[in-house]
Amino acid sequence: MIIKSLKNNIPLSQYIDKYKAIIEENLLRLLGPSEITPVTLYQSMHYSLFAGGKRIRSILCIASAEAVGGAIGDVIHIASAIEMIHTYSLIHDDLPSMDNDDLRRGKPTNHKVFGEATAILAGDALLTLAFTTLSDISVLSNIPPEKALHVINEIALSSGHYGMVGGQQIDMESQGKRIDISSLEQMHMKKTGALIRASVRSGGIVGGAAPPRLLALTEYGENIGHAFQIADDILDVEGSIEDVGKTIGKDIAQNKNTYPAMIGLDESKALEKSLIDRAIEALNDFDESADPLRMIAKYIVERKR
Ligand code: GRG
Repeated sequence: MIIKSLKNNIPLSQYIDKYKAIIEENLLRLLGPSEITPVTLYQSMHYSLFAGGKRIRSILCIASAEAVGGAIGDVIHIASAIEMIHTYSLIHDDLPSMDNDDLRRGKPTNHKVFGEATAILAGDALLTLAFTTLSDISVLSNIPPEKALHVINEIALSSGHYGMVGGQQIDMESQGKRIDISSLEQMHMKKTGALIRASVRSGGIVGGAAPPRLLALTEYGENIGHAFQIADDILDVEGSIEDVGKTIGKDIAQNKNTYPAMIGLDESKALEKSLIDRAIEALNDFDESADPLRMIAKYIVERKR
């Protein structure tokens, strides 16, 4: 199905491709020249940063800024920093001591190519590069300092033990145990939802959203973040290895707490649909500048990878 933008009538895929190209060019610039030593560390960072990610978090950041009157130039470095944090989290998530995955985005995982120690360091270096970027005065010169600090703080909070890292710890500790649905929700709000929420809010803050608009964007971000995880769980059951690019059926094999395992496939699909409806409803007061956000919400549950 082709999801169309109401504003320009361009397919979402075209919108995503356009921004993906800009984000990737910027990521390459921020990573620096390939001669940077140690070369192996650079190659390991480059390998995962350009392994074919959907760039959904960075595109969300840009689309949120645009929805409130901001422009891509205001947020491109923030969007890129978020992509670095996301990439680091996937490298570390795949490690033998965590999910022990051999395949990510259809390619061997970072540690399979570069070894475990280099993969750990590449993740560390990407996380650090994100905050080097976010705190670079020359890079952020177009953003008022208090806004820049607000955004850096939001991204840091969403990535660390209050957010993604905390969620990962809960996930590890709950494996093999049965948890209830509200604990599952709490875990995913931190592990997956927090960075998605921060991506949307950062774009809104820098784009100049007034408080009620920022609240609406927050509601949008929380709902799509929740739906994103359910969609990911469903893909682990129904997706194909060719589309998803990683081992399928691992959640069931590892007896993981997932939505399909807890409430069944049909109810999981009904839940993700109601979350997407709620996300789109949150944008009721926005004009057609928010169409990309509306389209991305639908894409999140219709995606095949
Ligand atoms: C190890 C600190 C640390 C955190 C790991 C996010 C995360 C926490 C682990 C990823 C595990 C996972 C597969 C979660 C499901 C949702 C998710 C983050 C999927 C991958 O994100 P996509 O689909 O990936 O945006 P691409 O490849 O498109 O960039």
